[in-house]
Amino acid sequence: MGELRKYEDFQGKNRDKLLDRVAEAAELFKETKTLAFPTWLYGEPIGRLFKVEVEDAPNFGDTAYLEMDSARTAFLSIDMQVDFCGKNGYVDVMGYDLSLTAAAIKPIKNVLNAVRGTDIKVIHTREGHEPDLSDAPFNKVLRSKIIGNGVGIGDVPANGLGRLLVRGQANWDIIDELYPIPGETVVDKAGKGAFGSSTIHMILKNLGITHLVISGITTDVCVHTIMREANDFGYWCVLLKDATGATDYGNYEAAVKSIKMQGGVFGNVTDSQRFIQAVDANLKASCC
Ligand code: C5J
Repeated sequence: MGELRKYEDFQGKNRDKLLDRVAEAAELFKETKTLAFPTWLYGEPIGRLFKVEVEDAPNFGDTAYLEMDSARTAFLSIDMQVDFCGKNGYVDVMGYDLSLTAAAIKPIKNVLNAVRGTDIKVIHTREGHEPDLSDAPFNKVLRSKIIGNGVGIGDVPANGLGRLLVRGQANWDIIDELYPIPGETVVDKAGKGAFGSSTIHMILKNLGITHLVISGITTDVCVHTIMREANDFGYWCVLLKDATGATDYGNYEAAVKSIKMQGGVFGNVTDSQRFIQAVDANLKASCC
């Protein structure tokens, strides 16, 4: 066993270097309450460094700051499709209260207005399947058919705009209020997550993104899955808690709370106002 693990002798140096950086950053956090942008890891900022206040970090009741490089930050608007917040879409057909998911629309619109024209990248995602459903798991389609009383993924509901969660259908597309503009990226994904069922990871790497500001629906499903995936790959994630919604309010609250556990097990939480304030104060031509 000792022989087999000899490689650890070689790795020790890297581990010590990493732990030194961690100790430095932890010391800085003690003084500044800031999760500072690690230039030793990513290089000097390309855009402007700015800080966003985050809540309940590291403990509930504490306030901290997350520092990011504007040019290495992406604003993610997840699955703001008719199917998840519009009449006769997928969520409506399942019988959920649309006001819970639609609540995210206005805050996301406000954030889009704030970041458009800055060097923060905007990425929209859409959940959906190929028209032949070749990328739709049987169990997913079956469960949707049962909960939808016979109308599931691939079917057209009464007064619907098209086939539920099928690419190219009007109900599958992003709602008009939040529609992407030229220069923004749209990622189509077949799953609840994105890292295993789309090219999002390649896109983020190609854009040089290190920090993700996350919004969209639904909090406990696609938003959480993507945030967890991104967090595992080392992206610094912050959820805008008012710019997201779930099909059940209790699930929304639990999903937001669970991000904050263990000192930020999946990243951090703030809201659209605090993020917009940070953008306006630091990234607007008028600001500096
Ligand atoms: C769901 C999503 N809830 N976008 N999808 O099925 O969260």
